[in-house]
Amino acid sequence: MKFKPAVYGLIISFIVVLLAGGILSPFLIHASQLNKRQNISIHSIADIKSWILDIISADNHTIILNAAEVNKAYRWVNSTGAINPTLQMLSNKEYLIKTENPTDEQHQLIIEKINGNQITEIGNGDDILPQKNSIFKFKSIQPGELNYHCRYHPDYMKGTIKVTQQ
Ligand SMILES: [Cu+2]
Repeated sequence: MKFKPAVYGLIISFIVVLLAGGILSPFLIHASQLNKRQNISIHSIADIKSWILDIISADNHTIILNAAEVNKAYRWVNSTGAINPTLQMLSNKEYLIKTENPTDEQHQLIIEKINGNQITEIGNGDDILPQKNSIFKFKSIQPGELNYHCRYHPDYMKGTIKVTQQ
């Protein structure tokens, strides 16, 4: 039996789609079940979960907080370009804070809890070098208001995180 190359291409693509669907579907089902369960301790499954959720871009665990230079000052901006946006989070839920840094300086995200005169650093990402990206995982156990800022530009790159009870 002789097929034209185009037919072979079609058959191969069909097989690839079937295989990809078959391999990914158990993970996708697993990921949706994990969302409903609280005390999952298997780390690799959680990693697979965030990886898959990331790929299908259907998760609300991801927060975009990019570094930008706006009117000669460094700022945090979200995906819509809002400057130093107020971030909304649920307590006890892990978020991936993704940062792109197209500027010429390094930045570092610091998260603090302010209680009267007492300031406690409760999270800090890595240094984000010029032209580099970063992903920082953060979870707030307690609801309340937090502050975030850049270690190097704390007066310009700063905002509020509102954590509500899950
Ligand atoms: Cu900065």
